Amino acid sequence: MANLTTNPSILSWIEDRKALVKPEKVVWIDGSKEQIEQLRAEACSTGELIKLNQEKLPDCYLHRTAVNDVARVENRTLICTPTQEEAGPTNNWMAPDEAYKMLDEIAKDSYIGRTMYVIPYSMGPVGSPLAKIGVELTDSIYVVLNMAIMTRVGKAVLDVLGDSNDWVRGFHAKCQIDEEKRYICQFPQDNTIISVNSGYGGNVLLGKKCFALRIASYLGKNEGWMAEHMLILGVEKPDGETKYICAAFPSACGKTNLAMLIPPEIYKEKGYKVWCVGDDISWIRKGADGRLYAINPENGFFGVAPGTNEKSNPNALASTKKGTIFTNVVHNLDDNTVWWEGLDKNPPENAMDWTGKPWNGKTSDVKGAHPNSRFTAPAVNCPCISPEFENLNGVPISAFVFGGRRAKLAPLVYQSRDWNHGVFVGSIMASETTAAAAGAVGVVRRDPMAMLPFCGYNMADYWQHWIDIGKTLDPDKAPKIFNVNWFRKDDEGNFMWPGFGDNLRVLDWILDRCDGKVDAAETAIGFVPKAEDINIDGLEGEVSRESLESILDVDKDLWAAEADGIAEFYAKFGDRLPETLKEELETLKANLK
Ligand code: OXD
Ligand code: MN
Repeated sequence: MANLTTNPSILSWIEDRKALVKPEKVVWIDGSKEQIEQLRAEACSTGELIKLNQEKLPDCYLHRTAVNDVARVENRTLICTPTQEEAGPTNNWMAPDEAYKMLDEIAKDSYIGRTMYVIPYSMGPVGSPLAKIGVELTDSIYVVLNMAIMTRVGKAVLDVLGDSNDWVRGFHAKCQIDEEKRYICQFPQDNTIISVNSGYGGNVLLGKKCFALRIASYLGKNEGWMAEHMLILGVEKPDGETKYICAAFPSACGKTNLAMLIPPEIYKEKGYKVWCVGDDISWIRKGADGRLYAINPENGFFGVAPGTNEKSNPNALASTKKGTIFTNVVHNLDDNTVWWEGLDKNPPENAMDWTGKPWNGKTSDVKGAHPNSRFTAPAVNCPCISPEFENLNGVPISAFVFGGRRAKLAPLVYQSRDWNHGVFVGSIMASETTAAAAGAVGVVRRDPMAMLPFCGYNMADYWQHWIDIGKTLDPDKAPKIFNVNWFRKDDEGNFMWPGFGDNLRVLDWILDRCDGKVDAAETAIGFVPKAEDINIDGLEGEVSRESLESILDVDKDLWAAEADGIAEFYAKFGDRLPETLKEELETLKANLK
C-alpha cells in the first residue's frame, strides 16, 4: 500500500520500527468508511470482534480482551525521563536508554505474520490551533477501530502536518499479552510512547491517557498551556447564555454522569440546558481576549458500562446505540445485543459472560460483565453534545471544579480565595476508597487534580506550572476555582446529597459566584455558600435546610487532621514543592487555630 505522506520523520520512524518488528505488511489508515468496514469484517472473521444485532445496534460490535488484561496497569506505566527527579515521587520511572533497550527486546520480531497499521490522528478538531498530531503503529485492528472513534484519524491529519516533525510517536505491540512483560512507557523528551503486551483500551489507545495527558502535560509546561484530566460542560441559562466549567474528579466519582447531566425538572422548566463538550480530558490555553479556552482533544467516550442506565446517564446510554464497540460486557444470545450489571433489572438468561463462557443472569451469582467493561462511543451520538464541540478555538472557561469522595470532611462546595489558593485546593484533592475496589474502605488516597497516574513529569513542577499560568492571567479573567463533594454521609452512612442531575444546583451557585451575583461566608478553607443560596426547591423529603446546613459546615478538628495529612504528602516532594503551596498550607493551619 502506498504511503499516505512524504513526511520524512514519519517515514524514517516507520522504517526503523519495521526493521525491529518485521510486519508482513503495512496498512495506512486513511479515515475512509470503506476501510473501516473492511477492517470490521476482517476482525469478525477472526473472532476479534462480534457483530451485534444491526437493527437494534447498527454498526456496533463486541470485543473480549484476555482475562489478564482488563484495566490500566499503573504499576507498569513508566515515565522515562533522563533523571528520576524529573518524573518525581508519584511516577514509576526508568532511564530512557534502559527502557528503549528493554522494550526493543520485548517487541523484536513481534509483528511477524501480522500487519502493521499506521494510524495518523489528531487530538482535537483537525486544524485547531489547540490540536496536536500523533501517529500510532499497532498490530491490533481493535486498536485501529477504537482510535477511529476516540480521535480524528486519516489522511486529512497528515495533510495538516505536512513535513513537520512536531508529532507524537506511538508504538504498540500486542506481543503475547504477557502480564510480566507488559509496559506502558512515556518518553516526554522524545514525544514518544511505547506500549507492549496489552490489548486493553487505556493501555493501547495511545492518544488518550498516554498522549493527551502524560505527554501533553509535559508539552503544556514547555509551551505555556495545560493538559488536564477534566470534563468540560456548558450550562445554558434561561437567557440563552452558556457558561463553561472544567471539572476534575478521581475515578468512581461520576465524571461522565456530571459531563452529561440532566437538569432537575424545576431547572428544565426555567429553561436551563446542559451541554457536554468532553467527559475526560481538557486542553486549555489562553485566548487573544486573555481568557482561558478549552478543547476536548477526544472524539468519543471510552466509558465504564456497569451502572450506566436510563436513569443514571440516559445521554451516555443513547451514545452507545450506534457505531459503538463494547468491551468485556455480557453478550445476550437471544437477540445478539449486550448487557451489563446496572443496565436494567432484566439480565439475560441465555448469554455469555465477559470471558465468553455461558452465563445465566437469573441464576448466576457471579457478575456477567467485567466491572471495568467499557463502551467506545462516538461523541456525535450524544444527545447533549455541545454545539461548540468542533469549535477550533475551544470554549471560554468560567470555573475550574475539583472534587473527591469525602464522607465527612469537605463541604458540598467551597470556593478558593484566589488562583493560588485554588491551586492548593487542587493539589490536596483526595478521595476515600469505596467497597467497590480491593483494599481497605475509607482510606484517603491523594490524587492531586485527579492527575496522579497521568502527570508526565514531577508533580511539584506541575503545581508550579499551574501557579505560573495564574501569573499570566488578569484576575478578572481567570477562571474561579472551586471544590465540590457530592458524597457527604450522615452518621448512619446515608448520602446527604442526591447527586446526579441535582448537582446542577451547585453548578448554578458556582456560576453565580463567577458572575458576582451571590455572596458567601468566608471560612478557614475558603468561601462557602449560605444555605439559602443553594436552591433546594423540589427536593422536599430529600434534603432539608438543616441537612444542607450540615453538609456546608467546616469542622475545624477534621480539617486540622487533614492539614497534617497534606503536610505528610507534600513532604514527598522535598525542595521542589512550590513555596506558594507551603505558604497556603501555613495559611490553612493558621486559619484553623
Ligand atoms: C479513565 C480513567 O478511564 O480515568 O478515564 O481511569
Ligand atoms: Mn479518566
